[in-house]
Amino acid sequence: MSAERLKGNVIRYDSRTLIVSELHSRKHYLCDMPGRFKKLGIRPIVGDVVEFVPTGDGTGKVENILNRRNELKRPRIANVDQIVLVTCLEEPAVSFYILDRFLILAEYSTLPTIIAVNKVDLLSSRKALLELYHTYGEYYSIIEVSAKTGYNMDLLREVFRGKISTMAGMSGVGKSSLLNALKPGLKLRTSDISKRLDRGKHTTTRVELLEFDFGGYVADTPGFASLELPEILPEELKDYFRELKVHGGYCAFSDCAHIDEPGCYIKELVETGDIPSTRYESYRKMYKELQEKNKGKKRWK
Ligand SMILES: Nc1nc2c(ncn2[C@@H]2O[C@H](COP(=O)(O)OP(=O)(O)OP(=O)(O)O)[C@@H](O)[C@H]2O)c(=O)[nH]1
Ligand SMILES: [Mg+2]
Ligand SMILES: [Zn+2]
Repeated sequence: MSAERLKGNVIRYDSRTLIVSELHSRKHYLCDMPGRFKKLGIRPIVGDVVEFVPTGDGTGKVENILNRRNELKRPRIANVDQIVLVTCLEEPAVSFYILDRFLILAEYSTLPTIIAVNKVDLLSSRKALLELYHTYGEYYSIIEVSAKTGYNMDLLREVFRGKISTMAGMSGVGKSSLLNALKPGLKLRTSDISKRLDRGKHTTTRVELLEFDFGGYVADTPGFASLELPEILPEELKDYFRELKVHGGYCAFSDCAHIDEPGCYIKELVETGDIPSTRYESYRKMYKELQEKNKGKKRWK
């Protein structure tokens, strides 16, 4: 008996279960990994496309893991198309500095990033929103949403449709709530900020891909295991701020770090308000942090 080979996405993989969603039928198969893979230390990760052979009703055996287009490290997910970075302006009021740290990590991953501003139902005026657009709107797509009232859920659905996405954002901004709103019956755990013991703890911890009935997958994760800056040199940081990358070429020195060099065009743009001062302050703060981190690491040339 030879069964037909099928293809699918690994949507869950933990010590006990490997679940593959078949590419066309979207039927779920509980799969086994062949012993020879285990011996070689070959393991799939969530998001992998695998080839498998059905072995019974709803079960299968993985035969091949296809090459990954990309791979996020923490949380480990393969073949991600985009990051949906969730933030909010009240409850909790996420500072632009925190948002900037998320954005640096997102830039480092090289994945397209969309900013979703949740909880707009809590805003009594558009002032804070306008500030956000002014700061990020030129370089990032921003979408205003409310999981509570359902505002702009149709737009958010279009963002997710047909793609593999990962959520990112501080604890309590409403990542799970947004997915619950988009996928009735999902019932992901959400929790009140007031009930959270410490700010660093996320309600959602497991990595798995959720399937939308309109097509597409999403991982409900905090996005990054921590807001620790990537392993880069201070001089490389400017490549991860889009506005610095675009305008940095006009400085007097081609290797200008935009800190205190003469003839710095970036500083001019900050003076005129063309580059938001909060972004520039975030840059300086992170630059200093990377300098500290890299102290003593420099090799003799
Ligand atoms: N007013 C209002 N509250 C919301 C909205 N979306 C979520 N909340 C509330 O915000 C709190 C946190 O929501 P979660 O969905 O658990 O947040 P999360 O981003 O998944 O948090 P972690 O899993 O810890 O990373 C819950 O009490 C939600 O009810 C919204 O649009 N408006
Ligand atoms: Mg959550
Ligand atoms: Zn400069």
